[in-house]
Amino acid sequence: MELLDRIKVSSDVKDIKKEDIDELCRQIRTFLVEVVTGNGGHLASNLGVVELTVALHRCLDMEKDHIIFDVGHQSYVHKILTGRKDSLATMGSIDGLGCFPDEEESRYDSFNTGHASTSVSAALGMEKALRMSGSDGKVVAVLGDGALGGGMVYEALNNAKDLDSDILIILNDNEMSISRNVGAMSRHLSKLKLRPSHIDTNLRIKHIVEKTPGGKGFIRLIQKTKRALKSFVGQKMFFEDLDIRYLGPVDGHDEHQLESIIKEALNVKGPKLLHVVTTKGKGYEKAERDPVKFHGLKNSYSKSRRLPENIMYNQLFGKLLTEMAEKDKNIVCVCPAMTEGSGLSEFCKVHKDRYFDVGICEQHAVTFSAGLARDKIKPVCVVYSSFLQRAYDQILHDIGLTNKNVVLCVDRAGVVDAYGKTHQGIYDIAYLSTIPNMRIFAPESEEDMEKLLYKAIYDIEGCVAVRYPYDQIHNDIKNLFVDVSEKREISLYSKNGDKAILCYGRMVAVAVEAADIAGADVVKLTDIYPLDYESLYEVLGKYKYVVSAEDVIYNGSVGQRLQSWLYENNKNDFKLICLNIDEDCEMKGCVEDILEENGMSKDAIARIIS
Ligand SMILES: Cc1ncc(C[n+]2csc(CCOP(=O)(O)OP(=O)(O)O)c2C)c(N)n1
Repeated sequence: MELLDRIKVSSDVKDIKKEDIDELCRQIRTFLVEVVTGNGGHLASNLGVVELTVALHRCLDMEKDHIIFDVGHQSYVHKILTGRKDSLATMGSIDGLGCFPDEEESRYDSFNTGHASTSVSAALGMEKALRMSGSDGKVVAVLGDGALGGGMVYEALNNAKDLDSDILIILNDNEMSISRNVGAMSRHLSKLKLRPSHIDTNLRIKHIVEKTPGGKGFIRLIQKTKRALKSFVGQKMFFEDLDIRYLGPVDGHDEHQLESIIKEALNVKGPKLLHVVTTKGKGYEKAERDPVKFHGLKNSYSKSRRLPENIMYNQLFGKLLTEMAEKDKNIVCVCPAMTEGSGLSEFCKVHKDRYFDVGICEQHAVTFSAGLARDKIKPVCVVYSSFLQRAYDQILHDIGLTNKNVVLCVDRAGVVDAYGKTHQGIYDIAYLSTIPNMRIFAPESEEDMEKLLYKAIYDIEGCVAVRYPYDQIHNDIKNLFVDVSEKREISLYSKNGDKAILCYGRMVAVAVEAADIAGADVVKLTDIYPLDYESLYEVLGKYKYVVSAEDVIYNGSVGQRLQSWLYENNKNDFKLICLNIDEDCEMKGCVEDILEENGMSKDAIARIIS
């Protein structure tokens, strides 16, 4: 890897001879495959942007220019080129690199990302700030065709010309989101790819003519004529109609061509979009053949124990919903671009006409579900906890206020392995518990999942959220608990202790281990909002100490609400200590690392309760 080893800082890429660039790209790919297949992380998306990232680093001055990677899962090549090659293998570990761009990790990471479709807005803002401070730095947003489906992108495109912006948007079109991309825009891109490249007409001529006297007027004339001609022959060009100059499509694996086009494009005034066509997984046959599988590989730093006899929550959820939909034709499933991750591959095959992958559009997914719920249809809308955050107002305005019969299945609830702050499901109880009429369930066992899903779909008139972690269900503890309330809302693992751990979901398994060490009882909840305080008090009132252990933030948590209720009702028979995730926590490493960091490992809980 002689060429790659020469690159210590971004500007070193510019010193690589033109004829050696293809070899450099080959070395980057070999390195990526070696590290990511061994360590985990996003492979296919990064293999697809090797030439593009090299070209950007050769065209830009990273001391003053900015690249914003949308989602940021494809920023590994950028990390490699900005002095982080030797620590790439630490990605996702507690002391290692983050899996996404991180302003604190490197000054070359211009903007933190993790959630899709934010790059164009951020680029516009950053460019405006640069101009206001007198800098002529350039701003480039790298946006995938999947992320292009997200609504925020259109809000930004709509605003770009009015902001007098010069940003360059690079549209990395590999026809894939995590699964195959969906939607009308994706079809529009396919049509654009059938047409001859717009580089020569749009850019080269413009560049030459702009330099000749009177050339600008000539360009305006060409543009006017082109527009008239286009509408005459009925060929509509979406981006150009929004006053975004469209360039492309170009081969995203030809670094030399990319470099010369990007250089020219950066000199064109006004907002512009360069349509780059790439192959997800490029250069690694297994990933090219199965880009869905190689989108994200399991992080090797994860310490979660996985036993073959135990099923993952999301897999069980998908299996149960598929079976329920078999019997009830009114059940439909809405999912924003996370079919495989949400355990819905089977549902999507078996109930094709009742499965709606709406693209990376959480807000639309929620309001679309609210629309479906009006007439006897039973929508189950499945969204990861951290991505559901952006649909807060849709949940409140379109579901909560009118108490629509929508079941929100909130996957990746609680702490999440390796992906850092942006992907933690630690806020959902806080935000969902402010929604009028909302109920929140937290299944812990297979039996809970089945009963609660059934209850959510059939027994509750109104909105319900069923939240579960990305974890296995621990079958070994299911027989320990005895119901202590008629409605199965509260159950108890008793060791006849005078102290108890109050918990739900993932934390039940941890609490059982802690209780075994400390000789404490475990009180498990499944209905976590609203709380039945009186029943809960009846169970907890006999203890001296109660520790609530929840892998969510304190605000809105069961512990916080119970503490307020006890205070307001002058009940002080037992001392309640709340263990939660500290919002200032770095959230680095795996689930166990994060729990440990927040004093919620089994040993830490046992120490506190002893
Ligand atoms: C708001 C939001 N929803 C879902 C995701 C999960 N997610 C991560 S990458 C990805 C696919 C992105 O596709 P694209 O932008 O085309 O990039 P590619 O991986 O194809 O390069 C999705 C859905 C996310 N990061 N943010």
